[in-house]
Amino acid sequence: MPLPRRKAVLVTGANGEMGHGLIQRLAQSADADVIALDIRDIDPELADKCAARIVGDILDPRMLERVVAEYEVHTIFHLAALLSTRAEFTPETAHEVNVQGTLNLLKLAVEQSRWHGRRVKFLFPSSIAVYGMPDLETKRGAGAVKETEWNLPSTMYGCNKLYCEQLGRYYARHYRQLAVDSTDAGVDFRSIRFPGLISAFTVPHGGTSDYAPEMIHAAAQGLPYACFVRPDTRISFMAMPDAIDALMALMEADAERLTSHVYNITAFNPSAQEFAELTRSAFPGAQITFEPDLRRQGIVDSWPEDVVDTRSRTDWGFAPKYDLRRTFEEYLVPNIRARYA
Ligand code: AKB
Repeated sequence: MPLPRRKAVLVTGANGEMGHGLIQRLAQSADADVIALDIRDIDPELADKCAARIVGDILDPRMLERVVAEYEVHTIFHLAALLSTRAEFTPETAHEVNVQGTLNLLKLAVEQSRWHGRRVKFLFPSSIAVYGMPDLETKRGAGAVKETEWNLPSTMYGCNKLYCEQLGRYYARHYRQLAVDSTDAGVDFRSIRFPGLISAFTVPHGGTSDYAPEMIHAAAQGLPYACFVRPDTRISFMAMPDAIDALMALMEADAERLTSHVYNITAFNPSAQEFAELTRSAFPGAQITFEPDLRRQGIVDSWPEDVVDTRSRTDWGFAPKYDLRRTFEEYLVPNIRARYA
């Protein structure tokens, strides 16, 4: 008789910004054990929220086999990735981690579904980095973009995310379509294209939308901050609690209501200047200067000013709680102040 295995939710990239928030939320609500997986030691803060903490590389198939030896995986939040700035320093490694890593987890989802006979929900955070505008004039003229527009990323990270969305759709709909015994792969792939995210509790590393969170975290610590984009730079952002809510809402959404595998979401899109002004009014001594790094600027300039998120609102009821004012007044400022007090 096979040993009974425990029902589990697997979270890769558990130590990352989104991993932190998501694991806290899953610990409150999930009816399954949470398995936290990361390449580095799992943050001790998450220890009591997870049934298992696994340190390992998603590129290592043996490590993934060990995970499923003990647990029956019903849901995967595949958060592990190398972000846009970091990926440009080592594009081939980024491709390995971002694409091969995702493929390994999709394969694990197929196998798990075959074991327990249910579809495995696969939640994949994609990004506004999948968009690519050729120049500023086009970006300004385009305004808010739909999921199907401007899918011409200029970064390795953006290419990886766009391709993995397609891989997810393939596994969900067309897997081994020519095989004599072809059956449903059992993968229920759902993806959100996130804007820049701002957390009060963690500071991001390796992204290009990092200027906004870096600015406010520096101000709260009384540190000077040289913003690496121009004051007029504009892309969409969202407070981390709304991002976590969105992931949970999409996970829980009725499959019949979903008309797509990929969804835009957004909450607000201030310019870097507006963000600096709000930061200065919350932290009056803030020393913020603008010293654009032309290369990173080029990446942010290729991302749209805004996105159309009607599809998310209609299909699964997306509605962010935090607009820009509430994000500052009720979420960022009190929590960041307490953090560095
Ligand atoms: C990055 O800057 O790479 C990420 C993203 C926009 O996906 N934060």
